[in-house]
Amino acid sequence: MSTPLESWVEESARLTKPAKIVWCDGSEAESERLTADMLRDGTFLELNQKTHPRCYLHRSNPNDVARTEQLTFICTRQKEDAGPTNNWMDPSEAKEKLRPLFDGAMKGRTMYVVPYILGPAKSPYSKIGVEITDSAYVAANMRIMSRMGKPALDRLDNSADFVPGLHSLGDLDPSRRFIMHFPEEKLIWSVGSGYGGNALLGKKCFALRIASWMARDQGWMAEHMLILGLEDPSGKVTYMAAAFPSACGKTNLAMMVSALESQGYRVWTVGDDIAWMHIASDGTLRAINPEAGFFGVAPGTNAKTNPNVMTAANRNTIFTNVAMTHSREPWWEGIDGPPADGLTNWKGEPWTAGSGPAAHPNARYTVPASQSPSLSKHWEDPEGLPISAFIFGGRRAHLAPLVYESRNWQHGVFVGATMASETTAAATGAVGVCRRDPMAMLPFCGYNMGDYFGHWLAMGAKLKNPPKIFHVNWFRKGADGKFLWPGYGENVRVLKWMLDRIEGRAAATETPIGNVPTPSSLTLDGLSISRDTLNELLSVDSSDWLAEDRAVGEFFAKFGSHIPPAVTQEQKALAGRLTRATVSAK
Ligand code: OXD
Ligand code: MN
Repeated sequence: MSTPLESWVEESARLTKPAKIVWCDGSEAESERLTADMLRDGTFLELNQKTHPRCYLHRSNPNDVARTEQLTFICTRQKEDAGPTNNWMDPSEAKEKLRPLFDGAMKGRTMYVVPYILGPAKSPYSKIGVEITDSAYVAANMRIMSRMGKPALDRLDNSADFVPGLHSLGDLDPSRRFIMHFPEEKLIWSVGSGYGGNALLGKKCFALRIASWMARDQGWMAEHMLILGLEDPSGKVTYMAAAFPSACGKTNLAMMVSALESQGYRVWTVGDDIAWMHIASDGTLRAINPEAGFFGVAPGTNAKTNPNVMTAANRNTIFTNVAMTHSREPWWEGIDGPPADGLTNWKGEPWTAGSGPAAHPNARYTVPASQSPSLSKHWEDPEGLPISAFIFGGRRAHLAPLVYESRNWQHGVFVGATMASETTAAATGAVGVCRRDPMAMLPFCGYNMGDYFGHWLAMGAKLKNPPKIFHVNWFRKGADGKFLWPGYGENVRVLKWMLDRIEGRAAATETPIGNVPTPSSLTLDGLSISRDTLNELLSVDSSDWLAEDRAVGEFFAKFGSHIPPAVTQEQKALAGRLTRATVSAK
């Protein structure tokens, strides 16, 4: 008798017709075999093994370098269950469309069966997925990004309790590329792309889209959030989870070297992209990181912006679409030091100044979390870590102050629901356009986002002490177009203010949008920032916010009856507070 997993593998093999099937065990020996195969067929290029032992470069097809949101679908029986912010397709139609694309897709290729655990191997909150893929690069990335192989099979045993994900590179033609989610069956089909977020099915597809659906049904949360611990001078660590849209600095914040280290404030990394959170029996919200590695954006990373990842990514790391120096070291825009002579760009061509970026703007490193010097020693605690604050944020050149605190949980949910950010290179499409991205989940929520806001409200009602909810904006610019706040390690000053608010120590000014720090409540010693710049960073312009609130109202209207009344009430209450403030300022 076949196990449910064996039956699904057999069925998938009948459809895709691979030349051979390899069950991945996650061992060193297997990793060496995969690497040797990829070096032989050109999937991997060897980087300088003296300076970067076991580091390899992968150059993807130039038409396949980012998530393709327009080709990503939530396939539910009722269109309304996917909601207005997702692409929708009927499940039978989606399967009908994709079956011919999978039919024979693995002819002459190897099918890798990749079992994996999302979350610490012993955590009751972890879940199992199995990805079938014809990409050795995907299998190698999954080995870093999850607990892959034998531990997953051991935990699964003969059970059917896993999320299957079928992936084939197909012919990489974007007109035959689809990333399909069937949340009602907990199934993923992805064809035509080898890019991380489209092809590493444990990441966005399972840990966010399918998991958010499961979380709504089962009373927990799957969020696009980093998890960090802020240690104070007494050694006490307070955990915070933060949601920013893709490529807005989650990894850098989670791995930050604190500018206040000499005062005893340190940041510990628990996760950099995804948080799964459950209500524990004591009523606290406990977070685990379902992942085991960092799939971070390389350009802009250097010894100042993220020293910890620079240390972590010099061994056992897969680089995708970075440039390479003549001594075969990885290189990207913003790395320490200018481009050396003899640079090869991400497409493998000789690079010359003026010939465009040498690394693709969405070039990535895949690095094991265990290699980061900032990794919390509690990062695999099976029960998860207690979350005391949520932080929402985005790139807003104007409007949003450096930081503000929401008035209460319901208002905080409204703040998250109204997040907006200028788009980045992490997804295909125009860069720098402001779009609404509630809780940074717009591309990742597996169901109707109106209902998702309702789920947030319901979770708050069940928590004994709901985490405080803050909003930050590291990206505010002055009239000269320059950033007002230095960011990176200095962001700890904002985290410290949050901690002081949690502990009832820091002062704040009440504004219509929430509580903003008084200038003296921020710890700014050692930082040269003028009083005018600080005032500009913390300012709240009521008439600009009124225009924002009107835009929010239009956004909410899209969700029709799915938008919770409490959220629209918050929108109206904000308009009232802003109008009163505008009138009294006249
Ligand atoms: C990611 C993303 O890769 O959000 O984490 O695009
Ligand atoms: Mn992400």
